Amino acid sequence: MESHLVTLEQHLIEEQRHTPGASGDFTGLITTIAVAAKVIAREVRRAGLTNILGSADSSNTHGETQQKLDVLANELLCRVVLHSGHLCAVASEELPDLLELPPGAPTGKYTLAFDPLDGSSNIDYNVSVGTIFSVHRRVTSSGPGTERDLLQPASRQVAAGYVVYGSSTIFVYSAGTGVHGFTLDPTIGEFILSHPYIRTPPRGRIYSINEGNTGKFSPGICAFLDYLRSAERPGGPCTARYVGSLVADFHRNLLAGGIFLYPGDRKNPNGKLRLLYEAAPLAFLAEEAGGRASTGYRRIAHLEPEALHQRVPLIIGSREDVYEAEQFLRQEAAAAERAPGLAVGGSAPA
Ligand code: P6P
Repeated sequence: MESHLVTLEQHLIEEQRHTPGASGDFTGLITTIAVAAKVIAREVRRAGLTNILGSADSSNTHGETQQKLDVLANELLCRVVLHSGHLCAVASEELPDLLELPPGAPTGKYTLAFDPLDGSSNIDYNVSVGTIFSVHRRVTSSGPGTERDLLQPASRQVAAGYVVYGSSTIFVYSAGTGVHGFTLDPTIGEFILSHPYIRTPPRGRIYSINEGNTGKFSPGICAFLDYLRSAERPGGPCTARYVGSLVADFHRNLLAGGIFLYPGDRKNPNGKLRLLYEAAPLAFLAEEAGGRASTGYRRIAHLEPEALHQRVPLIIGSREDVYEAEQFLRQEAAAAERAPGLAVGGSAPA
């Protein structure tokens, strides 16, 4: 006998019933994102058959070659959310500036920032990819949204979520009352509640980092990695798992426990990942699930974004593991203060 089926829409309506003064706007926004996710999932599944693999012969605001699916996912998400009437402004990893609503489109009280297809360089090799999104309530009073409505600290997010297009398509989101996962049943086209109230184990046995960058890591990061691999570590040594697709690495660690690190280095003290639509939404989810997210020096939740595509170092996952990473970096910073001439590692960024 199948367990009680709860669709994403039923879950949202139930949550709305328990939210005093809820107008249905939030329910409508998340439902709209879920519709886009279903279409993206279909295109990701068919990519090898419909000649939309490979690069789109164009590059995004960061000079990164856009994949055809990147462009398709971005256009699809922009199209569905801009006409939803729930938003006043949109920011996308694929667009240089904020996206204003088309003339005459109804404006809403939320903003949305998203990475439409994160990890897209892996698409041609059938590796999991994902969509990441972050929702804020506007701070300006009316009219078209501005960067002020988007550049708010992660702690003020109304909701955040991601979709991982892997062996199955899973939609994970939180609006501050728990983290919930929904698995797409393609036979009925519905996201079905499969992971209610996700909690991250306080300590994991997995670490995720691109060890190819070891030559650029600070001594504090190198010392922490040695510790993670040592038998002296409480809970025993960790094993390495790195997909190279943030959403896939994050989702595994969220469920199983573990730590993901993309630190800064001498050349790029702020690392590679973007605050607004990667670090901030995943930090919201990680901490809602009992985990922690930090630059290594400051909680992601407290950072005040200064630019749409601002990068930050990201250390995220099981609470105890992230705490310990911060301790190693604090010890490195203290040693550097005591003997500045010997300091070699990455500077303390944001
Ligand atoms: P690297 C994918 O390009 C991405 O933005 C994230 O999904 C992923 O975690 C990271 O970059 C991988 O970066 O330098 O290890 O290839």
